Amino acid sequence: PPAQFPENFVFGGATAAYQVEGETRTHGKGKVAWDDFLEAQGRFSPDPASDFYNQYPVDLELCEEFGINGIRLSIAWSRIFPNGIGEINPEGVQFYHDLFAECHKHHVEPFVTLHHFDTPLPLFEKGDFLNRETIDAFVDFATFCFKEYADQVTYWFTFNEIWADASNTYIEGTFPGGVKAHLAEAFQCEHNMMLAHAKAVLAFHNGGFKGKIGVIQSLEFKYPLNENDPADIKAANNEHVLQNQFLLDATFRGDYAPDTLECANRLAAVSGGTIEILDEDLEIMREAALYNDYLGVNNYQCRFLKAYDGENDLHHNGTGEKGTGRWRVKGIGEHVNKPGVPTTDWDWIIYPEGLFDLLVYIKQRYPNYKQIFITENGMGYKDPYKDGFVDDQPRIDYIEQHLRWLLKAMEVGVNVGGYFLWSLQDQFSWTNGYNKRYGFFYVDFETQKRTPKASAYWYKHVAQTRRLD
Ligand code: BGP
Repeated sequence: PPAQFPENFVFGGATAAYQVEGETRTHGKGKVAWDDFLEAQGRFSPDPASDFYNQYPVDLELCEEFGINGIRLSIAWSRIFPNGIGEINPEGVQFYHDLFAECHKHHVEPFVTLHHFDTPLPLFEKGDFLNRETIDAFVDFATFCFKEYADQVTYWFTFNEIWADASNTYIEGTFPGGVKAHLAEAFQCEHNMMLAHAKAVLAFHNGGFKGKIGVIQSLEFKYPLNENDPADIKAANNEHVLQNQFLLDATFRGDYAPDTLECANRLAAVSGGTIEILDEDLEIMREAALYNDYLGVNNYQCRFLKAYDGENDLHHNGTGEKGTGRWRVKGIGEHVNKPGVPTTDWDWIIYPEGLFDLLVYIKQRYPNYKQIFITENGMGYKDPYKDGFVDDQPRIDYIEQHLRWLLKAMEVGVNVGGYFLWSLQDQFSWTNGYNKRYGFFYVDFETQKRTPKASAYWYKHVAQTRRLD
């Protein structure tokens, strides 16, 4: 049956500075850890990516033409403060003024993230968010942006995906500085980033800035493979706490519930560590919990888990060779797939119902959540470019199914304000490079020419009619 979206629903597309802008070492931009990391790895370069630094007027015109009325952008911290603190780069400051002005010219609302995996190098080298100095530097940077862009930006997010930052750095080891399976450091990173979020929210609130603020979490519903097996149930719950509940408790309670803490401390001990949570941190977080205007939810898949007690065995499928990914972590559990459930070439599970279960869980456990934006959802696909056109029907199916489950969640009372496809245009993927495409607009990375895919025409119809037929 046709399903209708509310009047003011945002039909968006998402980007992140480092994944689209290019110009990573020019125009006064300071370094981030990714620059040298990628160069040493030698697989792919973040330049020019989608050349958004120069092409943004083209992309925003496409947004307008295709009914996309919201765009997720991030401000590259090291474009503004090349060293993370201190000296300011006026060219970087001006770039974002121009970019936001162009958004408004095309009636595309910018939803702006302050940190998307790109801590400035000098701060990263001193321990990134494991070092509390980074927290204060981040709050200073955030406050600078609140003031500088007050007239142009209404919707702010502090961080993108605290879980992905923590787990890719300290568990899976695929991000710069990569450490494998250090659960205590992963939790510590999560806690410190949530404290930084809380401090930034209070700076925003106490500074009397207009507009709204929240954080983007990367959330996945966790199912035990065998729902009657207590060991599988425990594995699913372990990862649920590590990825979802620890961060959502910090966001909406401002502290950690006893069941969350019990699990977090138990898992941290597996890798021989503890988590430092100070009383004064919790005071700040509890106060900030009152002022989250919304939650950004990034959701691509769910997980099925099985108990696992062996040694750590992790392999990231960053090539798109189906079936090569492995995630077995001592103390947590093992990722498995449920027979019959489809996966992408990168082994990401396609299970749209998981989005519904996730949203209902948030509403039930955190009734003070106010509003949710789906800030990322989408499908990595090796898009076939043929005769000037890209038929990405599997992506259309993926989006449609997720939007249907989203509408069902809204029917049972979850307040969702908008949906952003990851990604607006094809872009650079951190650990996968350029063959994992996500966009509505196909990018020829040689010529930077954009070609709207079948999904762009489909989305345009949905956005214009605000319904799924
Ligand atoms: C999220 C990130 C994005 C983006 C996306 C797709 O975790 O916020 O930056 O990259 O996932 O992931 P990937 O590029 O690894 O396929």
